[in-house]
Amino acid sequence: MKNKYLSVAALALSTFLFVGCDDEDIKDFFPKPSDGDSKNWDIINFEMYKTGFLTEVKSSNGTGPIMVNAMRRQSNGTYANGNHAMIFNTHTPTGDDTDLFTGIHHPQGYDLSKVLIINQDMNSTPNDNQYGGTMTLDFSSMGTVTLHELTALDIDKYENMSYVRLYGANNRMLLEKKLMNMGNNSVQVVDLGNTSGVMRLEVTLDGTNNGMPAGSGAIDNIKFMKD
Ligand SMILES: [Ca+2]
Ligand SMILES: [Ca+2]
Ligand SMILES: [Ca+2]
Repeated sequence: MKNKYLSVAALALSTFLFVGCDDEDIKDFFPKPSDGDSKNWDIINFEMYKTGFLTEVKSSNGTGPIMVNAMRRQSNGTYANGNHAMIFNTHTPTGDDTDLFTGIHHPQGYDLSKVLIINQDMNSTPNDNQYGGTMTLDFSSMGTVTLHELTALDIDKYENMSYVRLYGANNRMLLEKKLMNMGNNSVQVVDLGNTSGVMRLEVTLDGTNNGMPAGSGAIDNIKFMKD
C-alpha cells in the first residue's frame, strides 16, 4: 500500500511539473546556442604564449600557423618600422595599462587572460601603444578560413575610427565592422558574420585625443574555421 501511495504521489508530481513547465520555460532554461556556436570553431586565445613579441600563432587546437603583425602608429601619425605584435597579460597589466585589466572584479566579469596588443616600443615589457595602428592576422597558410567572431578590449570614446576588416583573395574586402566605443576595460564580442573566403583579418585602432592620434586596445578569442 505504501508503494502505491508513493507512485500515485509521484504521478501527481510529474503531472504538476509537466503542466507547470510550458514551452517558454523550457526555452529559458536551455538557451539556444547562437547561430554557428554549435560548430567546432578553432579559437586563437593566446593562452599558450608567454608575454613578449611574436610573429605567428596557432589556435588552441594547434591549427596554423597564422602570421601576426602589428604596425605601430607614432605621435606624428606616421608608422614605425618593425613588427610590434605583443602578448599582454591582462591579469597583471604592465606599462601603466590598467585599462587593459581583466579577471576577478572586471566590471563586466570577463577574464581574457593573454591578449594581443600593439606595443609602444621594441622593449620586452608589454606596453600598449596609445597612438593606434593595425594588427593583422594572416590565415593564408591554410588557404582561406571562415571568421565567426573576435573579442576587443578597451576601445575608448575617442577611438571612434576603429574597425575590423576581413580580406579575401585579390585583397578584396569582404567585411568591415566598426568597433563600439565603450571605454576603459570594456569588452565587446564582435560578430564577423561567419564570413568565408578570408585570408587576412585586420584590426585598426584609430581616433583622435586632444588633437593627437589615438588608438589603444587589444584583441582576443578569434574564432575561425578552415574553409
Ligand atoms: Ca602603456
Ligand atoms: Ca586570451
Ligand atoms: Ca583606454
